[in-house]
Amino acid sequence: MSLRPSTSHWGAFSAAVDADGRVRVAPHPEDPSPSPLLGNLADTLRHPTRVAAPAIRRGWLERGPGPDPARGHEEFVEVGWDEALDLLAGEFRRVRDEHGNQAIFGGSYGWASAGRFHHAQSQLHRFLNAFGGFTSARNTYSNGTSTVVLPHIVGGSTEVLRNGSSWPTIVENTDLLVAFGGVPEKNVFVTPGGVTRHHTPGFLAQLGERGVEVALISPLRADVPATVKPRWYPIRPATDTALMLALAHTLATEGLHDREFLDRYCAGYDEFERYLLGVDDGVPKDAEWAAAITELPAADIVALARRMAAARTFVTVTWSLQRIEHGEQPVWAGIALAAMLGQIGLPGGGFGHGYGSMGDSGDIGPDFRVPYLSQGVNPVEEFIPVARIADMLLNPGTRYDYNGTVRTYPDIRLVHWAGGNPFHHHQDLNRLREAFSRPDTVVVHEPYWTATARHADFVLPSTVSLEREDFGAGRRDTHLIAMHQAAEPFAQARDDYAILAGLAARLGIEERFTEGRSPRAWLEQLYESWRKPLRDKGIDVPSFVDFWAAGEFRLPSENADRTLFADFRRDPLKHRLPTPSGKIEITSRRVHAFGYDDCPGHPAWLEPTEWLGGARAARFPLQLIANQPHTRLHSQLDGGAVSQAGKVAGREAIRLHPDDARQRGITDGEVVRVFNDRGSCLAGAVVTADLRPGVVQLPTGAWFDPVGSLCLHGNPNVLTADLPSSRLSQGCTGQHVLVEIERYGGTPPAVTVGRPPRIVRR
Ligand SMILES: Nc1nc2c(c(=O)[nH]1)N[C@H]1C(S)=C(S)[C@@H](COP(=O)(O)OP(=O)(O)OC[C@H]3O[C@@H](n4cnc5c(=O)[nH]c(N)nc54)[C@H](O)[C@@H]3O)O[C@H]1N2
Ligand SMILES: Nc1nc2c(c(=O)[nH]1)N[C@H]1C(S)=C(S)[C@@H](COP(=O)(O)OP(=O)(O)OC[C@H]3O[C@@H](n4cnc5c(=O)[nH]c(N)nc54)[C@H](O)[C@@H]3O)O[C@H]1N2
Ligand SMILES: [Mo]
Repeated sequence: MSLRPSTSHWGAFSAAVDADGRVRVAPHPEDPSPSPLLGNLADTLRHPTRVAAPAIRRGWLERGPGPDPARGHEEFVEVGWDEALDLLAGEFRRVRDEHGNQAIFGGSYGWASAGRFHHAQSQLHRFLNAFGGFTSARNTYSNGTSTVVLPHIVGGSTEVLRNGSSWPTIVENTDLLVAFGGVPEKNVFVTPGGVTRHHTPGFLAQLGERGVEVALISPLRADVPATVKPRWYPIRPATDTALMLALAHTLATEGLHDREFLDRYCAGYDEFERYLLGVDDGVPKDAEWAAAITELPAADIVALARRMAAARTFVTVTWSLQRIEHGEQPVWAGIALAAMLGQIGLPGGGFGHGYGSMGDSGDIGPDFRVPYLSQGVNPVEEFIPVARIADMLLNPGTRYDYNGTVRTYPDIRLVHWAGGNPFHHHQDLNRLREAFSRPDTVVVHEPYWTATARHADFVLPSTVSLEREDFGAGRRDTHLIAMHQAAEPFAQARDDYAILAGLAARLGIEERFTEGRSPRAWLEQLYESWRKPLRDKGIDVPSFVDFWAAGEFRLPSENADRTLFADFRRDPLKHRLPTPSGKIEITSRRVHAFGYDDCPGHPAWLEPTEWLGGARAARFPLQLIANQPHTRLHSQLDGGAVSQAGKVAGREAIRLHPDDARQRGITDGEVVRVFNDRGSCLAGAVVTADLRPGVVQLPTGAWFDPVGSLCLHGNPNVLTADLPSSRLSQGCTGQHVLVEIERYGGTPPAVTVGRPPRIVRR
């Protein structure tokens, strides 16, 4: 078979599928740094865990809808598409008539696959809107805390999260990169929607080649690319804010701060300075104070502050730092620190967020809107901050704070998920299992038997992108890629669109949902209506037929010379920020007025529960970093070759320091049990001095394989706390958790998630 063009969240490629379903993959010819994750595609198209036919949980089939602790523990019964969709349509009608549309939760968070038309979440939202609406979810697990706090500080989140300074301005102008969370190369191959030319790995290499000084502030040595020789500050996790405050304190007390910049461009510095100096609480946030919290030497902190003031300094904070309790603080303190240096808006200076978190942060591709499917309008206003899913399901009617408002959790009867894996992404999975027993009905569309599919009542098999036609491009992508079909749909799998169209037909809303179009007709329609205004502007875009035949269209490119807040610096009146003061709010009166003890009006050190300096560490003395996996995207294609090659003793690899291993009699390569009072998991030990003692690292995404409260495979979310970042943002805090580890000894039970669950055929 010939190579067909396609794209994925980790890069564009072409693929040929042989008769056995093995996929041969060639990276896009213009990609300077193709992602290693492409290697997960070869043998997962026909993986044994593909869902072959619609399946219904036996208990639901026999007893009908209702809360059921058996959900997630029972066998499935394979049924035909007509039976599945007829039953489901009946249930949709029942829930709407008895409880109203807001009893349907359709947040459906998740990355699904690249491709603009078959984007699972957009399809589901469009369908649910046509049906009268649903309770939705706001923000992301990625940067849901920043999205809420940034508008209070700089008037919005888009500039910082999407239009940050470009890498070329950094490698050319920055003397000193102070990288909180580092700039991990493993993450930059990924951009939602796709990426054709991976520029960012090249920029990271240039940091080393050009000799930019890098201060790596991270518990993990691997958080900078191998070519960079950083000065490593192995900080105690969750204490970055204390370090930032001490750096700021040194600047303030040594007169190294830029008073003029603070007066002209910032609001509320004086209150912040009072806090730094300890005027009201008697605690100066000086280097000695921070040394006790961060376990970095005070002299190093003072020296770093002086160096920062003397150089063109870029302060970056990875998104991981806000995925913890009080995650607002390192973001806010990072901005305050950069503001005191007075270099915000200057090339190579200032602040950045998400460098080394995502491929498009600092990328030079165009910021170009590509065709997309309209989701319609949701008549239901009810929503939750996305990471509050378990709280909502467990506590209907309960009140909670969110960004200055008090909200009430709705009573959810039907959960519909397409394109996400909450039993990967959510915290405290044993609690989530309980939460998932509460609704009347859970519907999941999945190509694979993920843990989420296993916790559903209706499992509807969907196609993967190689089995359908689409087009795709990511943020700052250089190409729109025509995604040609490369294989027939597996077994009875259908496109999410076709599944929902079938349901829509049974609910009398087919015309509204499909507008009478086939997928190909939709692609043509979306493309042509995108092309027309561009052509009117004189941009030469080929017709759909020509685009499809060529397999791609190179998007008009943009200037690589981008510095965050350069306009604001040039003219702070004309380009005033949309904050109440029009300036950068180092102190926010609005946030202060909310009166939250866990997010006061200016950056502050607030002790979390999951940290090595707190009481809980006496019981669970190791800080586990649950970061993004370098061998896959989240939980996707965990059965793929690259992901499997990273496993140790058949489990996810956990990295720990030789001292910690020795104390516990753990040797490299053996199975360990990682535990706390929420649950436990097995993992394969990798002993390495590349992390700080007391810190262990177990990435997310090993497919959850529960036996009681134990996960056999090594999913860290069986351990994490389901706590919000704060009452302000209610964001995800999955990055950190305190644990203890012991040798497993004996022969551990085999991992079972590589096979489908128990299914009976009728
Ligand atoms: N402890 C801890 N937890 C975390 C994080 C952390 O740092 N620590 N990080 C969080 C972050 S940043 C994120 S973004 C989340 C990610 O969480 P998710 O986005 O939920 O994770 P994915 O594994 O990408 O799940 C996507 C699912 O969609 C399915 N899929 C793919 N294509 C299609 C399709 O066409 N149709 C349908 N119906 N399904 C499809 C895939 O098989 C997969 O199961 O995890 C979060 N969880
Ligand atoms: N290969 C791959 N790339 C990905 C993804 C993936 O699943 N796989 N997921 C993508 C997604 S959805 C997102 S949102 C981004 C996430 O981007 P991030 O959230 O930034 O990524 P992480 O790898 O979770 O964390 C980055 C680093 O922060 C460091 N860190 C953790 N805690 C602390 C701390 O307390 N202090 C300091 N100083 N450092 C700390 C860790 O050592 C970690 O390696 O990644 C994207 N890129
Ligand atoms: Mo994310």
